[in-house]
Amino acid sequence: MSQPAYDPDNVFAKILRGELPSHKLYEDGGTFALMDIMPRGDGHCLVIPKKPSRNILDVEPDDLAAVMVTTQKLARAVVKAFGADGVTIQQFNEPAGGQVVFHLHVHIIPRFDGVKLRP
Ligand code: DGP
Repeated sequence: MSQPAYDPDNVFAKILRGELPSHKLYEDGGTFALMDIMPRGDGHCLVIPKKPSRNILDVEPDDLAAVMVTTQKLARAVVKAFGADGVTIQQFNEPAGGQVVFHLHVHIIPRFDGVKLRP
Protein backbone atom coordinates (compact mmCIF):
# COMPACT_ATOMS: atom_id res chain seq x y z
CA MET A 1 0.00 0.00 0.00
CA SER A 2 1.12 3.59 -0.46
CA GLN A 3 0.96 5.71 2.67
CA PRO A 4 -1.93 8.24 2.52
CA ALA A 5 -1.07 11.90 3.15
CA TYR A 6 -1.41 13.43 6.62
CA ASP A 7 -4.72 15.28 7.05
CA PRO A 8 -4.15 18.42 9.16
CA ASP A 9 -7.89 18.61 9.96
CA ASN A 10 -7.92 15.48 12.17
CA VAL A 11 -9.17 16.02 15.75
CA PHE A 12 -5.78 15.61 17.44
CA ALA A 13 -4.21 18.19 15.12
CA LYS A 14 -7.06 20.55 16.07
CA ILE A 15 -6.47 19.86 19.78
CA LEU A 16 -2.73 20.56 19.34
CA ARG A 17 -3.57 23.88 17.62
CA GLY A 18 -5.97 24.79 20.44
CA GLU A 19 -9.00 24.67 18.13
CA LEU A 20 -10.69 21.90 20.17
CA PRO A 21 -10.67 21.40 23.96
CA SER A 22 -9.01 18.44 25.69
CA HIS A 23 -8.23 17.20 29.17
CA LYS A 24 -4.45 17.64 29.03
CA LEU A 25 -2.33 15.43 31.31
CA TYR A 26 1.20 16.18 30.14
CA GLU A 27 3.14 18.14 27.54
CA ASP A 28 6.79 18.50 26.59
CA GLY A 29 8.68 19.74 23.54
CA GLY A 30 7.68 16.84 21.31
CA THR A 31 4.66 15.13 22.85
CA PHE A 32 1.23 15.76 24.37
CA ALA A 33 -0.95 13.47 26.53
CA LEU A 34 -4.71 13.71 27.05
CA MET A 35 -7.64 11.72 28.42
CA ASP A 36 -9.46 9.60 25.81
CA ILE A 37 -12.97 10.95 25.10
CA MET A 38 -14.36 7.38 24.78
CA PRO A 39 -12.52 5.55 27.59
CA ARG A 40 -12.47 1.76 27.54
CA GLY A 41 -11.58 1.78 31.22
CA ASP A 42 -10.87 4.19 34.10
CA GLY A 43 -7.81 6.34 33.36
CA HIS A 44 -7.70 5.56 29.61
CA CYS A 45 -5.44 8.21 28.09
CA LEU A 46 -3.53 8.88 24.86
CA VAL A 47 -0.04 10.08 23.91
CA ILE A 48 0.50 11.91 20.63
CA PRO A 49 3.50 13.50 18.93
CA LYS A 50 3.32 17.24 18.29
CA LYS A 51 4.75 16.81 14.81
CA PRO A 52 2.29 15.64 12.15
CA SER A 53 2.45 11.86 11.65
CA ARG A 54 -0.47 9.78 10.42
CA ASN A 55 0.61 6.61 12.23
CA ILE A 56 3.55 4.28 12.88
CA LEU A 57 4.07 3.79 9.14
CA ASP A 58 5.20 7.37 8.47
CA VAL A 59 6.48 8.67 11.83
CA GLU A 60 10.15 9.63 12.10
CA PRO A 61 12.01 7.30 14.49
CA ASP A 62 13.01 10.15 16.84
CA ASP A 63 9.38 11.27 17.13
CA LEU A 64 8.28 7.70 17.80
CA ALA A 65 10.96 7.36 20.47
CA ALA A 66 9.72 10.55 22.16
CA VAL A 67 6.14 9.21 22.11
CA MET A 68 7.23 5.95 23.72
CA VAL A 69 9.25 7.71 26.44
CA THR A 70 6.17 9.79 27.28
CA THR A 71 4.03 6.63 27.13
CA GLN A 72 6.20 5.02 29.79
CA LYS A 73 6.01 8.16 32.00
CA LEU A 74 2.22 8.30 31.70
CA ALA A 75 1.78 4.53 32.14
CA ARG A 76 3.71 4.66 35.41
CA ALA A 77 1.74 7.73 36.55
CA VAL A 78 -1.74 6.35 35.76
CA VAL A 79 -0.97 2.93 37.26
CA LYS A 80 0.04 4.71 40.46
CA ALA A 81 -2.82 7.24 40.41
CA PHE A 82 -5.53 4.63 39.78
CA GLY A 83 -3.98 1.85 41.87
CA ALA A 84 -4.08 -0.39 38.79
CA ASP A 85 -2.82 -3.98 38.69
CA GLY A 86 -1.39 -3.59 35.17
CA VAL A 87 -1.63 -1.54 32.00
CA THR A 88 -2.54 -2.21 28.36
CA ILE A 89 -0.70 -0.24 25.64
CA GLN A 90 -2.49 -0.19 22.25
CA GLN A 91 -1.75 1.49 18.94
CA PHE A 92 -3.74 1.22 15.66
CA ASN A 93 -2.64 1.91 12.07
CA GLU A 94 -4.86 2.57 9.04
CA PRO A 95 -8.54 1.53 8.86
CA ALA A 96 -7.60 -2.13 8.36
CA GLY A 97 -5.57 -1.89 11.58
CA GLY A 98 -8.42 -0.31 13.55
CA GLN A 99 -7.29 3.33 13.32
CA VAL A 100 -10.06 5.93 13.44
CA VAL A 101 -8.19 9.20 14.10
CA PHE A 102 -5.34 9.72 11.65
CA HIS A 103 -2.73 11.35 13.87
CA LEU A 104 -0.38 8.86 15.53
CA HIS A 105 -1.50 8.02 19.07
CA VAL A 106 -0.75 5.42 21.72
CA HIS A 107 -3.50 4.24 24.09
CA ILE A 108 -2.66 3.73 27.78
CA ILE A 109 -5.35 1.77 29.63
CA PRO A 110 -4.93 0.96 33.31
CA ARG A 111 -6.07 -2.62 34.07
CA PHE A 112 -7.55 -4.17 37.16
CA ASP A 113 -7.58 -7.85 38.07
CA GLY A 114 -10.83 -9.44 36.90
CA VAL A 115 -12.11 -6.29 35.09
CA LYS A 116 -12.73 -6.47 31.31
CA LEU A 117 -12.30 -3.47 29.01
CA ARG A 118 -15.49 -1.69 27.92
CA PRO A 119 -16.26 -2.22 24.18
P1 DGP B 1 -8.23 4.80 17.23
O1 DGP B 1 -7.83 5.68 16.05
O2 DGP B 1 -8.87 3.50 16.82
O3 DGP B 1 -7.09 4.58 18.17
O4 DGP B 1 -9.39 5.56 18.03
C1 DGP B 1 -9.34 6.94 18.29
C2 DGP B 1 -9.41 7.17 19.80
O5 DGP B 1 -9.40 8.57 19.99
C3 DGP B 1 -10.68 6.63 20.48
O6 DGP B 1 -10.29 5.90 21.65
C4 DGP B 1 -11.46 7.86 20.88
C5 DGP B 1 -10.42 8.96 20.90
N1 DGP B 1 -10.93 10.25 20.46
C6 DGP B 1 -11.61 10.49 19.31
N2 DGP B 1 -11.93 11.81 19.21
C7 DGP B 1 -11.41 12.39 20.32
C8 DGP B 1 -11.40 13.74 20.80
O7 DGP B 1 -11.93 14.67 20.18
N3 DGP B 1 -10.78 13.96 21.99
C9 DGP B 1 -10.18 12.95 22.71
N4 DGP B 1 -9.59 13.29 23.87
N5 DGP B 1 -10.16 11.67 22.28
C10 DGP B 1 -10.78 11.41 21.11
